[in-house]
Amino acid sequence: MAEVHRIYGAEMSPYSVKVRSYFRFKGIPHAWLIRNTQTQADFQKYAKLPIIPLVVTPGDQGVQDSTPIIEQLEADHPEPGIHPSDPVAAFLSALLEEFGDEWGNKWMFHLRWARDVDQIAAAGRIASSMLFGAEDAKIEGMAAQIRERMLGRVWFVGSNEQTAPQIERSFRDALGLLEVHLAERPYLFGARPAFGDFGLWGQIYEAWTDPTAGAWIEGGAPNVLAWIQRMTWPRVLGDFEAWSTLERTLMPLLETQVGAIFLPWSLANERALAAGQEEFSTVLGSGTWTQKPQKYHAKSLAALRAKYAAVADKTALDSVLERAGCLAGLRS
Ligand SMILES: N[C@@H](CCC(=O)N[C@@H](CS)C(=O)NCC(=O)O)C(=O)O
Repeated sequence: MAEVHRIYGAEMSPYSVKVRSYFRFKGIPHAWLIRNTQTQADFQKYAKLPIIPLVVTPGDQGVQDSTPIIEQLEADHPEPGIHPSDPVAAFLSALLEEFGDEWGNKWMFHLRWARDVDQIAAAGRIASSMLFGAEDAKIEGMAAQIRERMLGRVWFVGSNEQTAPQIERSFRDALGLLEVHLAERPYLFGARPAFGDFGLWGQIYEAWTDPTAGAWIEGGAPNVLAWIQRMTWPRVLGDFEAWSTLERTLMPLLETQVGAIFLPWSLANERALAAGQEEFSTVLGSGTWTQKPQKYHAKSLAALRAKYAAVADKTALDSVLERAGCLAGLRS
């Protein structure tokens, strides 16, 4: 039995760095282990699914999936808390956590594998971490295999010729809106990081490490860049804000990205899974979107709806969600 939590992950995995950032914020002692050939046997001993991150607790329990990992740790280590006391802000933080994990992942994954320059850099970095210490020729060979494999997988998140401009527009619009919002506060919900910061950050941080998205961020979003860096080692700098002071600059992000694009996409994906469709096509605020349905997403949408259902007094929250175009998706 180990004395500290172990995180099996990778620098290039948005969900892994999300969980690591959370551990750093909470001050929970942990060991960060790269999942590669050297750690594979240990990984397999605890992992139920072939995904990272995997957290192994000091009690020898393996936990997977970044959202439940954080929720379980938060229950055991409540301070410093990541949930705003204002119930409206607290739910919106959970909504942005889900948005980051599921929609932000489309930005990140698409941008990482859409252009030669990003493919080459990403495949090389992944290969060298998997074969740490190996000679260049071996790393080059592995990088070529990874590049090939990932190009055959981009369809999985819905990246294709039709959706590429929509994904990139959504990313650039979101960056612009976050830039304005983060001009007035160090974190999304005030002066300390919330659940929503971790979900959104994992994806945007990874995008920043790639050439194309990195140049966009560095060229036009200095406040987002400062937040990206702050979130590598988040700290309490003050209090959470209430919805009343967040609204002016956070509502546009909720309306245009979550209400007009992400939740309608989630519902279309859910309908396609229920109908057993191989592929679905739907009109979002960003245009017509066609992809094969994503199974995991139906599970995380159900978990988000359960969080919504658990909010005791929904009067103030419903009015905000209604104005953001998010209510129907959460009630159905
Ligand atoms: N919903 C999961 C997603 C985890 C996930 O998709 N991890 C990716 C890497 S970022 C993965 O492990 N893919 C398979 C692989 O790398 O072998 C979470 O939040 O942890």
